[in-house]
Amino acid sequence: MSAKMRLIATEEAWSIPEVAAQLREEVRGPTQSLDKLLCRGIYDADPDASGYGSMNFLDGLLDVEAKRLPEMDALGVDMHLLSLTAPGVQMFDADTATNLAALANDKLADICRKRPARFSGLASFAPQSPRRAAKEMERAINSLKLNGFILNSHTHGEYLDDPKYWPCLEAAEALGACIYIHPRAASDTLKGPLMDYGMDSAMWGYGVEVGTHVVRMMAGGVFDRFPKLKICIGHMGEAIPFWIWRINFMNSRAQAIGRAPKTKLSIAEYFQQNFVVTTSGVEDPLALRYTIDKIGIDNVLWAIDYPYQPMKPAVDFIDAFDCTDTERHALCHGNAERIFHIAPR
Ligand code: 1WB
Ligand code: MN
Repeated sequence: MSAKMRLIATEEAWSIPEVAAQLREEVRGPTQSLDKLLCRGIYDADPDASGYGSMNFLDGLLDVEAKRLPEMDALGVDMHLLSLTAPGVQMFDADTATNLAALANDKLADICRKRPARFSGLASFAPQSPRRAAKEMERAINSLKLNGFILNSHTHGEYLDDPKYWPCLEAAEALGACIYIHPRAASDTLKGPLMDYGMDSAMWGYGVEVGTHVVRMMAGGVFDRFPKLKICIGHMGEAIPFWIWRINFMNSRAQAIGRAPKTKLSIAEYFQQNFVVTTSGVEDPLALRYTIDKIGIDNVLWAIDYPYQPMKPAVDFIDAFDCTDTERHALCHGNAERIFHIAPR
């Protein structure tokens, strides 16, 4: 490929010491919460808790300039679209979450202002307090000039189809800003069989959690209320593009027999109208080709998932992917510029 192709990576995790310290606090004591068990390994340096301690993710999350930037330089990655890593502020009480989201957004805006060619950012918000969240969302876009929003799936076991969260959806739609629904470990009501064999996180549980979340939103009619709302999901669409025919068929059956509310559009139409997907953590050319052909080249964005995925293989993957020049521009930067309002170069 051309060495000059602009490369914007769109699911790049980052954190701040204040959120890390709060997570460390939060995960102390006996727990069966999948997220707490997972975070204990990452934030409490307790390798016995989840085995994650040995991965040193925290160093990568807290760093922007020391290692991340030089590695981006070496690999020709122009920009990371940064987002506060899972579970974000969503495990905290409403006040703590609201305050930490604002602090994270301030710090993220500082990074983006300092290096506008290299970093852009998705703002956090605290759905625990939807009206305050909507205000912070407005501040994040209009004052801080951030590029969209990150939501780490459920909040205390609840999903965005619940009308209590709709002030957040209304704000995002009105601001023309996309919400990236990123995984976190499954809620307590969903987690049972996901607790063994390392299935709780990226191997399987994350996709089940986010897939469930967005199918709830589509089947619940959320997009009749917010037709212009854009949702981004990672991991090649969390399997939904592959499964869409069946979800669509069975939802129309559920509607016909009174098991689901009537909606204006079909699930397949909502997925086309309201969603974009990224390639994060799925470096499989066949899956990427299928996804492009299925949902359209305008709806697929390249991502790494740093530091949870190493940078180089993700770059090698997109470099080697067999596609047209037009497709490559869309995947590597054009779609990211359009969806996340990043100035073209
Ligand atoms: C993993 C990935 C773990 C992510 C995480 O813990 C997050 C993993 C917070 O690869 O196991 C992520 O954000 O993609
Ligand atoms: Mn991720």
